[in-house]
Amino acid sequence: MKMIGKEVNQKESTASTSRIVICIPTYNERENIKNLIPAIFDIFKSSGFKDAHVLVIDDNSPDGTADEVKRLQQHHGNLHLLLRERKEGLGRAYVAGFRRALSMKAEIIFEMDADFSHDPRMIPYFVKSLERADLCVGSRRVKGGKVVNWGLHRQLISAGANLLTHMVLRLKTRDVTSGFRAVRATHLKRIYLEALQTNGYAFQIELLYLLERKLNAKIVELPIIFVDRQKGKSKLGVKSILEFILEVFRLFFVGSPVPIIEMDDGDTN
Ligand SMILES: Nc1nc2c(ncn2[C@@H]2O[C@H](COP(=O)(O)OP(=O)(O)OP(=O)(O)O)[C@@H](O)[C@H]2O)c(=O)[nH]1
Ligand SMILES: [Mg+2]
Repeated sequence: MKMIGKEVNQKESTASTSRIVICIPTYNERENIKNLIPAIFDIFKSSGFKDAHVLVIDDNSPDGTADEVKRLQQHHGNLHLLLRERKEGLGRAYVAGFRRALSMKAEIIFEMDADFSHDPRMIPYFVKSLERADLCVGSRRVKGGKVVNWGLHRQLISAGANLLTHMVLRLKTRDVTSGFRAVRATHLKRIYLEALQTNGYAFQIELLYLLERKLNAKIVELPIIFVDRQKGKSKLGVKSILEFILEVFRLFFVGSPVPIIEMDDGDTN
C-alpha cells in the first residue's frame, strides 16, 4: 500500500470525467447539510467535474433535513435524496445509498459524513487517487493526517479501535474506522451489499475487510485533517463501540458472511 498526498494535483485528471456519486447519510443534520451541499457543488465546479452528484440518504430526520435537501435541489440539479422511513443506522443507510448510486451508473462512490468532519476540499484528491487505486481512505493515521478538537477520551477510543483491529485482523489500512472513503464501483458491485448487516463503526470495518481481504483492492490512504463536529449531535455511542469490538472478533473467527460476486471481465464496467 502506498501513502500519497502532495502530488495529486499535477496532471490533468482523467477521473474528472467519471460519474461520481457522494453518498451522505444524515440524521438530524439540517444545519450542517445547508452549508455542506453548496460547498461540495462549488468544489465540483472548480475541479471541472462534469458528472458529479450528491446523494443524501436521510432516515426521516425529525429536524427536517430532507426538507432542506429538497430546497437545495432547486439550485443543484445533481443533488439527489433517498428518503427512508425511519432511523435504521449508518450501515443500512449506506447499503441503500450504494445500491442507488450503482443504479445511477456511478463509477466512483464516496462515503462522507454530513457534519463537516470531512473537508469537501479533499474530494478532488480522492478522485485523483482512484486513478491508481480501487479504494481511497481518508486517513488520520498517516503522515500529514490528524484530528482537531477531539478530547483525550475520543482519541483513546479511536487509537484502541485501530490497535485492536491491527492486532487481531492484521489489516494493512492504518485508519480502519474512517468514514471518508471513495471506492470504484467495479469493486462495490462485487459485494452482495444486502447481506451486510452491521451498523456504525462495525459496518465500516466489515466493508474495509471485504475490500482489502476478499477483493484484494488496491488501497491508498490520503492524509486528512478530521475536525470534530461543530453543529448537531453525534449518533455513534457506546453501543457502536461494543458492536465494533464484537465485529473484529467475528471477522477473525468466522469471517464475513457477505458473499463476493465473481464477475466476467466484460461485466466489471
Ligand atoms: N441515514 C442515517 N444517517 C446516520 C445514522 N446515524 C448516523 N448517521 C449519519 O452518519 C454520519 C456519521 O455520524 P456521526 O454521528 O457524525 O458519527 P461520528 O462522526 O462517528 O461521531 P462524531 O465525531 O461525534 O460526529 C453523519 O452524517 C450522521 O448524520 C442513521 O441511523 N441513519
Ligand atoms: Mg461525525
